[in-house]
Amino acid sequence: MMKKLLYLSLCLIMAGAPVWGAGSRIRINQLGYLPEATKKAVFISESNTKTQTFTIHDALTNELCATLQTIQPWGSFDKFNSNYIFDFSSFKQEGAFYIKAGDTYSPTIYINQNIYVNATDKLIEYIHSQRFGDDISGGWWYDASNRNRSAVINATVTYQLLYSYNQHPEVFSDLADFQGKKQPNGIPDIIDEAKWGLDWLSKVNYKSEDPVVNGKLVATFALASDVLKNFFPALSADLATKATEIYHFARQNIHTASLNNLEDILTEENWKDDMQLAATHLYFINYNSEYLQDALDFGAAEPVPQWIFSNCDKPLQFYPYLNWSPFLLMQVENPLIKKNYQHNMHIALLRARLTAQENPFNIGVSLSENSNNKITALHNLCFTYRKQTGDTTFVNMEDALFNWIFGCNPWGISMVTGLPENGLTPQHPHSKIYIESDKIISGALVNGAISNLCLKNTETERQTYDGAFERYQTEWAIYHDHVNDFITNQPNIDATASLLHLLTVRQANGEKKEFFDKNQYDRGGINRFNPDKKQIAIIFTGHQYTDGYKKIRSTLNRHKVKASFFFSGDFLRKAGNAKKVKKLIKDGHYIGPATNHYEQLADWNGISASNMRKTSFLNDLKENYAVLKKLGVNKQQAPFFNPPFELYNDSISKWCKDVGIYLVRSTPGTYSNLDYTFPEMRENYYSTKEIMDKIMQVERSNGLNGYILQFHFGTNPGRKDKLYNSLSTIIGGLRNAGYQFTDLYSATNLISEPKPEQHVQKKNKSKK
Ligand SMILES: [Ca+2]
Ligand SMILES: [Ca+2]
Repeated sequence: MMKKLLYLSLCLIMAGAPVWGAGSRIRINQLGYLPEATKKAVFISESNTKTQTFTIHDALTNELCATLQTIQPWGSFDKFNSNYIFDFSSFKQEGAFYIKAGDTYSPTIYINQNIYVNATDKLIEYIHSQRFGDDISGGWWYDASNRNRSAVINATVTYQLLYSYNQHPEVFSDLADFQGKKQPNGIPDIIDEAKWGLDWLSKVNYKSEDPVVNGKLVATFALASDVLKNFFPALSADLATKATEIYHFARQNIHTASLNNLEDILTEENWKDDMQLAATHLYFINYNSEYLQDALDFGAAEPVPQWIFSNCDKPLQFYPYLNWSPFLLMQVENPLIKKNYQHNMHIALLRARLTAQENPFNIGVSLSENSNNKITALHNLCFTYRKQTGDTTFVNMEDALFNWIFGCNPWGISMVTGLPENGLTPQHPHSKIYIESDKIISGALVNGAISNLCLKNTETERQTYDGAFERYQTEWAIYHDHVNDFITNQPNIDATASLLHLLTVRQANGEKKEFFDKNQYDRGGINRFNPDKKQIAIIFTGHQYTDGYKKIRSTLNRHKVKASFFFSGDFLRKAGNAKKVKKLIKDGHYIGPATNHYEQLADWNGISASNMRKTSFLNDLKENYAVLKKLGVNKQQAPFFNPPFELYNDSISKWCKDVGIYLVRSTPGTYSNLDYTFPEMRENYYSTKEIMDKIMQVERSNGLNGYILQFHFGTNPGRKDKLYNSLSTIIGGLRNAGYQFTDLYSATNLISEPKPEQHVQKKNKSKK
């Protein structure tokens, strides 16, 4: 509703006063970009606009971070009179930003090393949620409304799960067991899910089926026999045998199969692609050259994906869109085979690029029904071709296809439900679960946009829709976020499985290849980091008192410990405090915000204080950052936030995340943060000895791995027994017990410490 109102009011403003860039939008990948990646946005405008520069700003403070002129004009397209491609690849800071061009603002842009990791988990969770029945009579829901016992779809989903895992096992996590219960079972969740598919596929009676099914079964079983070797050795051996058996059956019975039955919309037209993939995988199991010859023969019938050359192909006509066989066969030591397949792929990609050049979004597929299957397939083709040949000719198209899925499209919507969490995503998917319970399951890629021409060909009754998106419909591309639109807005499980590969290879391209979020969260705030490492982070919070300054500073320096300090705006403005903070910066400590006036944000139960609203909270935080900036700390250098009294709720930590800030609090249980208490608090008072004993008691019973110990920068004068006087003993004791002290960047592993040109490290350097 908020979005609708906002949209309406924007329309009214624009209708009332035609301004520069009326009807202009900047479309971005809402999921985010890797720092080192090519980063592009598309500017579309209904009016004639001239734009030569754009700027990048911090999402919270609005601080200008870059002014860029890397703009490529595209000209006019359908109802959009001016279109530009904004290239901000040179901007490599991590955090949350937005682009501004004239009066036009983009949504929040996230740049981070790890943005795609949780996304792969989400997709797998979605596929998991689509299981029904048991492994004999069940399967996965297909197209979100029909129970699917189609071996074609199930085999394709299973194959893609196995394929993605096999390419980059390092990016997949084990968060749940086979049933999806949140407890690791020693098997990556993507393999748990593939196992479900395999169990079901093993029951398929292949003898009555045609080669489109059998080919897929063989390829899936053969790939599984390789991938599952270490997880399920017995099953792996069985699958290899079964694959061979089915292949020989299929090979002998090809001539009797009923093919080319296009009467039924869901009938697959091509089968040699499937048999080629089957023969290819068998060849890689036993290196029998007969399989290789078969694979080459079948492949000769369909050298390039046929849908690249067709316009309104039907959903399963050329299934499964991408045949991985050529890429696998290029690994065979035979220059002729390699050259031949390279050549074929190049031709296919050149044709796709011609299509891409006809629209400002650089999309190289014809938008027929289930276009997102083709978008993901073409992306995977671009990527694999580039990987195999080193030829980067099609990399722009590759990026554009990826960005399209997550919001760089005319409607500015991510086509994946609930991803990103805080983005504009389908709110009314055509799915059984949504229709019956109003619930949207995250992580599903919907069918995607369709051209008006292909929509007419579907012969479905045209419906009229209204809403914010109608403005962006063109002859080229139509999409409705409407529950009735089963053509464009229906969750699509095999396209989702194919999207996994896009996210997998992109995450594997990140600098931190192996990343799992090992932090522990309470209400969205980090309250402990990686429990596998014998490391501790020390943080201090300061608002009213400064009496600990000298002792804390000298102790940390003596022990060479880098700590984190969180100061309120009031603290930072107080005379004399700036000098202290500057010295702490010089020592190399982290300095971050604790709100402007250190007012309680929520009560102990997480209920917001005085109906706290997002804007007032963020404005308050902005004030805190403004004072920090005067001391030389900009927001990019202070991405961690510690709330007053460690009180907050889910909304507050989510609002922080929206603007690129991570909420951090102490790990409960050690009493470290009770060092502010004073004797008048009677039974609530904790002496330094009590606190120290408690810390060491927790250490002995549970260990303090990944603990965040929070202390106060100064305390009420009523407390004479100051804990900071014993800080040296605490640090020394924990060091003797084998702990290292770490900063929040390396502790949480969520964001990289700003590069050396920014002040903290620079000052360290000059000191050395
Ligand atoms: Ca698991
Ligand atoms: Ca096929």
